Amino acid sequence: MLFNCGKFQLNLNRPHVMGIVNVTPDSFSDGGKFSQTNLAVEHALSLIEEGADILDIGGESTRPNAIPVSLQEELNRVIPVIEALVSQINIPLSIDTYKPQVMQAAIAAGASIVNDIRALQETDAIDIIAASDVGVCLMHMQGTPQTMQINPQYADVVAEVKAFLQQRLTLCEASGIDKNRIVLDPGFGFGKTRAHNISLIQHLASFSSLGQPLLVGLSRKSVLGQVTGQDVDARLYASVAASVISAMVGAKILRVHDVKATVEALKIVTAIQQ
Ligand code: 7PM
Repeated sequence: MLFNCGKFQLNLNRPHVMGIVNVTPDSFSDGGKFSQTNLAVEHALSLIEEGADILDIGGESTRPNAIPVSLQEELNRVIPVIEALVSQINIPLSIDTYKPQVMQAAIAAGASIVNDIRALQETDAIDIIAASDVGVCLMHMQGTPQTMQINPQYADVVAEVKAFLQQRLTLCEASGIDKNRIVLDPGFGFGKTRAHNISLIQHLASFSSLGQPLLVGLSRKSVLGQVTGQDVDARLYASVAASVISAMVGAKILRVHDVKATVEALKIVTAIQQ
């Protein structure tokens, strides 16, 4: 299973690790743009040393319950990081955004993948991707990040998430985005209760019927805290377990914070799958 993204072609016959790089104001620097950029770049380079196959750069505008970030602020955060990284790395950079203007600028700066929690539903987003050669991740979400966890409801969460992804896939293909540039993501935690998330994990294997590589993001998420009773900073073991389980039932890209632990655990999955 090949994934074409910009100048890269990933062979997804083994699970790949997407390392998360958040570009956000932090407490221990002076808050200046220079240090913010440098901290993110240093973190990105350390994730590559830990074995990341892809880096996902986010300005935090897509996070559940996050304070919305303006277009200009998101650009100020992510573009300098992409510019600093592209010249010195040889793995694909993904931009985590739903804003078409950020997609456009990130692609111009050298991003190879667009990771969109809104599955290219914003005006012009599909056309921007179609006019480029980048890969795209289409994710399912019920509602919006501000309200999605208030009262998520489904008659059949697996069927509804699958139907949404199938519909977005069909529209993207009809708009000129080649099949081998598209990965799909059930969107764990995005308008889903603990029971919904567990159902999706239980039926993850059935998503292969969509015919596209599956990306899974369960790293440190609340469903893992609900099951283990652990706070967000103590969800490493549960996160690694979730990545291993997902890869065993066919997930091809695991979006994680803890790259080294996940890479090592997935080597066992790869050995079994060979
Ligand atoms: C709070 C809750 C902060 C959740 C951050 C998050 C996904 C994603 C995110 C995912 C794809 C996080 C999430 N999750 N993109 N962006 N799939 N494609 O854990 O599951 O980083 S934000």
